[in-house]
Formats: sequence, C-alpha cells, structure tokens
Amino acid sequence: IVEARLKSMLKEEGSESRTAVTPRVGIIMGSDSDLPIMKDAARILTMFGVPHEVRIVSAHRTPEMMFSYALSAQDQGIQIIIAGAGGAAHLPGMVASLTPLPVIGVPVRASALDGMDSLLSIVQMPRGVPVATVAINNATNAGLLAVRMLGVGDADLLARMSQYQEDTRDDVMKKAEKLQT
Ligand code: RP5
Repeated sequence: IVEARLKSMLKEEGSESRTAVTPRVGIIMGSDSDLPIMKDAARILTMFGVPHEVRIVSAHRTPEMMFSYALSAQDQGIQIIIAGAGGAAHLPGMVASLTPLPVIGVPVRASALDGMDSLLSIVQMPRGVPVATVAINNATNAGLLAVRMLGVGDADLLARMSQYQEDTRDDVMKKAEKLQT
C-alpha cells in the first residue's frame, strides 16, 4: 500500500520512485506521511535530470531495512543520501553512521513540537558523524544541495545550477519591478 501511494504521488509530480538508470541519489524517509514534504527533493532532482530513487525506510519500525539500505548504498552506486524524518528523527544520523556517503538530513514537521524536535534530533550529531541538515520541511534545499555536491565532479550539472541561480534572481527582479510599477 505504501509503495503504491509513493508511486502515485511521485507520478503526479513527474518523479518516479525507481529509475531505469542507476540512481545517484537515494531519498529515504521514515514514513509515507513524510512524502508530501520529501517529494520536493525528488522534484528538484528530476528538474536537474539527476537519477534518484525514493524509499520508505524507518529507523524505528524497520531498523533491519535501514541497516541494509545504508550498508549497501555505496555498492548500489548511490553517491548521496537525502534522509527525512520527523519527531525522534534518528534516520539521517543512523544512516550517516553506517555509510561513508554524504547524508543530507531533512527535519520534517510531524508532531506537536512543530519540527523543533526533528531539527534538534538531526542537527545535534556527535563529532565524527556529520549530517548536513537543512531547514524544517525544506526538502527543496536538500535536493539543491545534492545537485551542488554532485556538481563538484560534473561540469554540466554545475552549469545548470548556475542557470538555476540566474533564473531565481531574474524571477525576484521581475517581481520587484512589478511592485514598483
Ligand atoms: C517518523 O515519525 C517519520 O519520519 C514521521 O515523520 C513520523 C510520524 O510517522 P507516522 O506515524 O505518520 O507514520 O518516524
């Protein structure tokens, strides 16, 4: 059921959960309830043409699956993992402890504590086990950060990122001009 929901939500977004080519980025999350937020990361990767996969992997409900995903990611060709979770958000940190790959953490607002619990759970990592943490619910920035990281070894991708920045700037300028007229 979760897999079907995942597929249909991603289809709406134009992002498939699995790609024919080897995924370079793994987007994982603790629950399908994180998907409305986490699909923004998939949307960015699709926009930049970065092959990716989307999976539900819970640190608490499916710990064995988390271990096996994190331990095998590098061999599967994954280069970056984006991990989103809410509440006691242990997924990104645990995954970072199991893989040498860079992990980007997305704190999802999922409880009465408004996401502060998720943010602190993800950002307060012990020395030696880094997780690059983005703002609460900001999976868009997780996708963009992954593109920038991959861009270090991929000139085409970096050029597309520069274009994206230019487009963003033009967009803001247009809005500002509109306000003045
Ligand atoms: C976390 O618990 C998940 O990442 C999610 O953000 C939160 C709530 O999960 P559900 O109870 O909605 O499945 O593990």
